Amino acid sequence: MRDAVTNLIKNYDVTGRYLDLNAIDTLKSYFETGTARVTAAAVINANAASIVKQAGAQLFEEVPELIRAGGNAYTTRRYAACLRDMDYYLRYASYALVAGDTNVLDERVLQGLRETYNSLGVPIGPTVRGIQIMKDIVKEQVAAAGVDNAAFVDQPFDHMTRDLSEQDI
Ligand SMILES: CCC1=C(C)/C(=C/C2=NC(=C\c3[nH]c(/C=C4\NC(=O)[C@H](C)[C@H]4CC)c(C)c3CCC(=O)O)/C(CCC(=O)O)=C2C)NC1=O
Repeated sequence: MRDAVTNLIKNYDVTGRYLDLNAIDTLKSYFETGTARVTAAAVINANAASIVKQAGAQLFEEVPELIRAGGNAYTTRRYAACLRDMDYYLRYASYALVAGDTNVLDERVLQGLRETYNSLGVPIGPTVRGIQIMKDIVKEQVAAAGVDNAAFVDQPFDHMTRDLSEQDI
């Protein structure tokens, strides 16, 4: 698992370079957004259950077939599995926000996920939508917590949806 700093150091170490101006700029921007990242993690931690619940409700309102007979989230067991997955995405997004790097998502969440979903018939499109709904809720709450530019919140959520949406060649 890597964060923004260890990732940068690794890249420079590979080629035996000192940290140049580009590296310093990257580090500066990471540390400048540090407080905001920590605030975002705190906001997610304090509201995780309600964020998942609200996002799930909105998703099932937008795509009601999911919870009708024959839908992938139909039956209590699968409904619960769906919300549990949403909770995984939210929790790992909070880790990635603090790390300033999406590597934790690649290693812990995304590896083999599409194959698992395909074999269980879990539809990718609505999953992507669920992740995007959580992103919007989190962004709103982070802004409400006084963070001026909450755009950095997009990164882990967009990374997960991009990876999930990729087509096999
Ligand atoms: C931390 C990393 C991690 C992830 C991401 C993860 C996902 C994950 N989701 C699963 C199932 C599932 N995932 C869903 C999710 C949904 N169905 C829908 O219609 C919606 C679109 C969506 C919710 C938004 C459902 C319903 C199942 C159960 C499918 C089944 O057993 O038939 C499974 C199969 C095993 C199980 O049921 O637990 C895995 C591995 N597991 C992990 O350890």
